[in-house]
Amino acid sequence: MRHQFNWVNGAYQLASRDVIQVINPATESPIATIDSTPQETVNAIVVSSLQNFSSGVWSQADASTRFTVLSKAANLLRARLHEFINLETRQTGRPIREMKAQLFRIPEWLEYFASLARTHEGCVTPFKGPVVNTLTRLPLGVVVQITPWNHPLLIATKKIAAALAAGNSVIVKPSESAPLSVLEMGKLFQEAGLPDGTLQIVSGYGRETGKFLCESPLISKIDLTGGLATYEAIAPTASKNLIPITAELGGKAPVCFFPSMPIEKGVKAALFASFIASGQTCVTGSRLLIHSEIYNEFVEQLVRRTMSLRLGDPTDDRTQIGAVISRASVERCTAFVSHAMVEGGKVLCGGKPTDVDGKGFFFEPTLIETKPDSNLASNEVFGPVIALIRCESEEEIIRVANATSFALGASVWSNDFNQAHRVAEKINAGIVWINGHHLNDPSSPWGGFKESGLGKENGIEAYESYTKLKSTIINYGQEPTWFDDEVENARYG
Ligand code: TXE
Repeated sequence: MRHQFNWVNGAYQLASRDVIQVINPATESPIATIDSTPQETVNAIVVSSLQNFSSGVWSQADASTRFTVLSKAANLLRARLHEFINLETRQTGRPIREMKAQLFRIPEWLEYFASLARTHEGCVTPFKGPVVNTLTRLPLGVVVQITPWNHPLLIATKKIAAALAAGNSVIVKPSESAPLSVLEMGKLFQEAGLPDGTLQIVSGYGRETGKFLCESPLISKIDLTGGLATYEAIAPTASKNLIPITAELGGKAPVCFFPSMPIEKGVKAALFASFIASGQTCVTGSRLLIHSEIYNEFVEQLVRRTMSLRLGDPTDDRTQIGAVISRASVERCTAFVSHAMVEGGKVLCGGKPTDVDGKGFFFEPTLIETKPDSNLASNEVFGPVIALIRCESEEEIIRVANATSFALGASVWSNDFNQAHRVAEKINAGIVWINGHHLNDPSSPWGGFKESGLGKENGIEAYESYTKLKSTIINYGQEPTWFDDEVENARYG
């Protein structure tokens, strides 16, 4: 089994004798070990990153250099996609067909932010008087990115691309559960021409290595994708150190179905919204809100289609449902099902752990008819356990859609154009799709409200969040200034 070192100062380096095993969730076999990076090593890495930033080698590199490096990284990634797809499938247990679809798009994030680095312009304000006030954007410094296991490479690349485009020095701590693809990116960026030390990739547990990084007084921003508990753990020190946090946290996305949507199309939409990544995405359609006019037929078709989904070996191209990330995740899904039944929920299909050839962390795709205020309808499962809720009217769908503490993604399925817009407008969520779900693009801001987080990934917004705005005020007037005797005499004489 190979050991995958940290990527630090342009080389793979051993951080400690303590290692963490990375397990293939579909087979339960260890596939690699990674470092559990201790506090003193973390401190030394942050100091190196700060030296890198202060040297200006990247922070003051001109826009065309940043454009060239990020564009080359996109090309190199494209050339190695198959290797990354296999790695991603093995470490996440997600079906290879999903990883192919997702990874083919990741180079676009590097290209988008490369273009933004090259084209983003400063501005001049309408300042009163003979004054030119220019606004320029400067990189923040050393930024820390804490990334999860569900879309390891996509989420890390989104964040790395935005931060590098803006000229920061970046330290990424990938999830200890699926860090391997992100660790590979170090060498790739070096080949693309990124100066050594500008991107450091550091492995370890969140409560240790992640915490040490986030608590360093030398960093200038934290960008987290993870759970609310993690945000709560890092926020107090970030607040004390006066640094911003971008936080992409959980969700409980409602998927709203109206009678004008043909049932067959709606059913396919529900399968896609709910069961991609075995329900382990922050925008999983985890609450299906179905109008009563179509409820019975919709549910009958949905149950039939869900039961025929092909759960199996993620490396097989035909597999539609792969593993969940860990045994703990299987147990969490089981607990949600039991709780739902105690609350009077009706399990329509699935509901149990399963395996492939006696191995793996698998859970059956599960549909449970439940009430809008049940535990299942209110809390994030992060697995393939989906709440079905019958709603009597448009008003009820909107009310239920807005009734959780989360507000990240939501989708509205209706062929009544006016209704679709009306409902989308009233749903309180950072991202609302009409007749779509999971659609994502580097240009499209991504992030939630309420307990779903703070700030945005993607788009100009994400790039700007990695900069600080500097105002330079140039006085070209001939007016003498205050405390000049001649002026004082002229004014008051
Ligand atoms: O997340 P964690 P977990 C949500 C989802 C899920 C829950 C827990 O609801 O059920 O979070 O999942 C690092 N200081 N999402 O346990 O622990 C950790 O090492 C610094 C939604 O996997 O938040 C990893 O790199 N870092 C989400 C990263 O945080 C810490 C994706 C995420 O892990 C830390 C994942 C600490 N104290 C989970 N503690 C999404 N929005 O897609 C942990 N980490």
